Amino acid sequence: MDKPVCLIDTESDGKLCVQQSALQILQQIQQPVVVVAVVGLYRTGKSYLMNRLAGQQKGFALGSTIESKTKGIWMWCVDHPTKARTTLVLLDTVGLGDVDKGDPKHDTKIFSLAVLLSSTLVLNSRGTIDNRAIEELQYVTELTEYIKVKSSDEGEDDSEFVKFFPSFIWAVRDFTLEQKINGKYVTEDQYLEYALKLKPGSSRTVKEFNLPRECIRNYFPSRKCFTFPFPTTPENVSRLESLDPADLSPDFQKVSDHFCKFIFDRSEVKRLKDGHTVTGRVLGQLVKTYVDTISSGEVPFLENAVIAMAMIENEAAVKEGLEVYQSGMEKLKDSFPLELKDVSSEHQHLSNMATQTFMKRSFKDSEGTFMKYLEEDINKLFDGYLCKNEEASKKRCENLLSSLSAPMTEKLKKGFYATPGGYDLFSQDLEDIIKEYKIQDNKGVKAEDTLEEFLKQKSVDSNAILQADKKLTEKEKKIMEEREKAVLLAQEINAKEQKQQQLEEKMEAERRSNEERMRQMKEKMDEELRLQREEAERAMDKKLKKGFYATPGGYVLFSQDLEDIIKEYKIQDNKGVKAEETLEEFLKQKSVDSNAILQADKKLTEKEKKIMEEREKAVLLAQEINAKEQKQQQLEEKMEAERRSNEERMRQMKEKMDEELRLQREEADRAMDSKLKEQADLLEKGFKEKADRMTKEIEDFRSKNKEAEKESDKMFKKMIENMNNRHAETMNLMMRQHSEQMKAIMSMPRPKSDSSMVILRLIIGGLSSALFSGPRPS
Ligand SMILES: Nc1nc2c(ncn2[C@@H]2O[C@H](COP(=O)(O)OP(=O)(O)OP(=O)(O)O)[C@@H](O)[C@H]2O)c(=O)[nH]1
Ligand SMILES: [Mg+2]
Repeated sequence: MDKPVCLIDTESDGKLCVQQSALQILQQIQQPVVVVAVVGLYRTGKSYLMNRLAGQQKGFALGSTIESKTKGIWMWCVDHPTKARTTLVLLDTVGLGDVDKGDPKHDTKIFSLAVLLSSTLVLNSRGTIDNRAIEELQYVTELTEYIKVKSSDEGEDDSEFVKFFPSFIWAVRDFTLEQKINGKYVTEDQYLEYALKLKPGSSRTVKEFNLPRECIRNYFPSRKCFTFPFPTTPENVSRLESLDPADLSPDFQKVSDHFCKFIFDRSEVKRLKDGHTVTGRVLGQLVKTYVDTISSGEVPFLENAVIAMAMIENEAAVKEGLEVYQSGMEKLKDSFPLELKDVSSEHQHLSNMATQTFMKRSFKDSEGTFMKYLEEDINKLFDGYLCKNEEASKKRCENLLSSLSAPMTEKLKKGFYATPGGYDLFSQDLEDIIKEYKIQDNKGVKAEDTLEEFLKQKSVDSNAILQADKKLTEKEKKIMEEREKAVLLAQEINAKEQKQQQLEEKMEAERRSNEERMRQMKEKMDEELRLQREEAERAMDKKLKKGFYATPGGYVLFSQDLEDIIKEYKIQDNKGVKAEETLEEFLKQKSVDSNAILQADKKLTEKEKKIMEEREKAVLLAQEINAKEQKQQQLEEKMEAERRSNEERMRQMKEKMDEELRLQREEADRAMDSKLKEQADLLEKGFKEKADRMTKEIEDFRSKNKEAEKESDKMFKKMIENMNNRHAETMNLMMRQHSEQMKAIMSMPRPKSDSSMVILRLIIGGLSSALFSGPRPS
C-alpha cells in the first residue's frame, strides 16, 4: 500500500461502518500482522507520528486547522521494516474529545476498537502526564463496558484482559518539563509510573483519582513511555509534513527514531485470545465482527469473536485444502486411464497436502468437524475421479477391441464364417483378438470388465455360426457350447477378481490417508495447546516482568493467578495424552518464580514461608504422580487395545483365508468338472488321441491346483506367524515399560495418608483461601 485508506468510517449519525475496499486489502495479506494503533485527543500529532512509523513524511493526512482531520479509523499496511514475512498495520484514529460526532459514545467505541484490534497501543497526548491528561482518558474506565471476554455471567477478572490487550506506549508530545521527581532525574518510564501512582485512602476524590490509573495499570501491565520535545520552531510546526528534516530539532529526531526502533523491535504479532496468530485476513474478519457488534449496540465478547473467526477461517481452510487436492487431481486426469494404484497413490499424496493446507489455516477445530468436511469432500471428489478413470479405461478398451475385431466384423458381414468349418475359423480369430488385447499396455481398471462384455456380445455370433456349421455333429456342438460357457465364466471371474483387488487397494489408500490425517490433527492440537499455554504464560510473564508480584502479599496474587491458569487448563477439552505431563512441566518451571516471589514477600513470616515451600513441593510431587499415573493408564489402555485389535485382525484374517481357499477350491472344481465332461464327450465320440491329451491336461491341472492351494496355505500361515510375532514384540515392549513405570510410581514418596489427587485439589484449589485470611484483592 503506498498510501493509507479509510478502514472504519463514521457516518453523519455517528454510526461506524467498515469500508469494503479496506477489507479487500486485508483479505490479500496472508502473513502475520503487527498492529500499531494510535489514540489520543484531537490535534495532538497522532497522524504525524504514524507517518514516521511508516517511514514516510506524508501519508495519513495532517490537519493544520483546529478542526479534527482524521475521521473514523484509517489504515496503512506496509512491510515490517525488521521482521521478515510480517506486515506492519498502522491504525490512525479520529481525535478523541472533538466536538459532537452524533453519538455520545462514539469516542469510547473508537478507543475500544483500537484496543481490540491492535497489538501495540500508542496513547498520544500533549504537554505532560498530569491529572488532567489522565482524567481525559475516561475511555479507559469504560473499556469493560465495551469489551467482555466471555458471554457467561461469571465475574470478569482484569487478568483475563491482560491476555489479549495490546502492550501500551504513552507518547507525550511537546514535553517541556524537566524529567524530575522530588528533585531527582528519572527515566521516561519512571515518570509514567509516577504519574500512575495510586493515592491511599477511600474518599470519593481519592477513588476518582485512582480509577483511571488503576484501569491503565490493570489492563496494560506492559507499559512504556516516550517524551518528545517540541519538534521545531513555532512557525514551522504547522507545516511539518513538508519540512526539511534538517529543520527538525535533533532531540525530537532522536526520540522519534528511538520510538520507531522500539516499536519495530518490540511490538509483537497480533494474537487472538488463545494465542492464534492473526494474519491480515483474520484481522479483516476481526474488524468486521467487532464493528458489526459494536454498531448494533451490543458488546463484543472476545470468546465469541474467536469462535466466529474460527468458523470463517475453518470454512476457508476446507476450501483451500480442497483446491489443492482438486488442482492436483485435474492434472492427473489428463493421463487417465491409469492403474488404480497410481490414482490411489496420487490421491493419498494430494489428500495429505490438502490436510496440511487445511491445518495451516484452521484453528480451534477441536472436534475435527471441519476436518471431517474436508475428508468427506475429498472422498466425494475421489469417487468422481475414479469414475472418470473407469470411463477412460472403458473407452480405451472398447476402442482397442473394436479396432482389433474390425476384420472379424467385416468377415461376419460378408458371411465368411457361414461355411462348413466356419466355427473353427471364427474361434481361431476370436482367440487371436483376445491374445492381442491381452498384451496391450495401459488398458486401466476396466480391462477385464470390457473384455467380458465383448466376449458376451461375440458369443451370440459365435453360437449362430456354431449352430449353422455343417461340419460338426450335434454332439460336437454341445461340447463346444459347454466350452464357450466355461470361457465366459472364467472371464467373469477374472473381471470380478480385478474389481475385488481394486476395492482392496482403495480401502488401503483410505486407511492410509486417514492415518495421516489423524497424525496431522494430533500435531495441530498439540500445537494449539502449546500456544494456549504460552499465551497464559505470556500474561503471567508480563506481570512478572513488571514486578506485579514483587509486593507484600505478592505471593498470594501469584498463587491465585497460577491457580486460575490451572483451573482454566483443567476445564479445557481435548488436551489429549500429554495433559498431565505438560502441566507438570509447566508447574516445575513456575516454581522457580514462585519461590523467588515467596522469599521476597514481606507480608509472610519465615515460618509461613517454610510451610509454603513444603506445600509447593507437595503440589509438584502430586502432579508428578498424576502425570505418571496418566501415562500408566494410557499404557494399559494401549495394551488392551493392541490385544483386542490383534484378536480381531486374526479373526478377520482367518475368515478371509477360509473364504479365499473356498473360492479357489470351488473354481478349481468348476473348471475340473468342465474338463471331465469334455473328456467324457471326446471319448464317447472316439477322439482317443484328443482325450488322452485331455487326461494329461487334467492331471496337470489337478497338481497345479494342489500346488496353488498349498502355496496359499503356506502364505497365510506365514502371514499369521508374522502378525503374531509383531504383536508379541509390541506387547513385550509395553510390558517392560509398564513394569518400569510401576516401579517408578511405587518408589515415589507419596504425600501422607491422602491420595495425590486429594492433596492436589486441596492445595491447588484452596491454596490461597486455606492459607491466607482476608478477601482476595481486586
Ligand atoms: N506542536 C506540535 N505540533 C505537531 C507535532 N506533530 C505534529 N504537529 C502538528 O500538529 C498538527 C496536527 O497534526 P496531526 O498529526 O494531524 O494531529 P492528529 O492528532 O492526527 O489530529 P486529528 O487527526 O485531527 O485528531 C499539524 O499541523 C502538525 O504539523 C508535535 O509533536 N508538536
Ligand atoms: Mg490525525
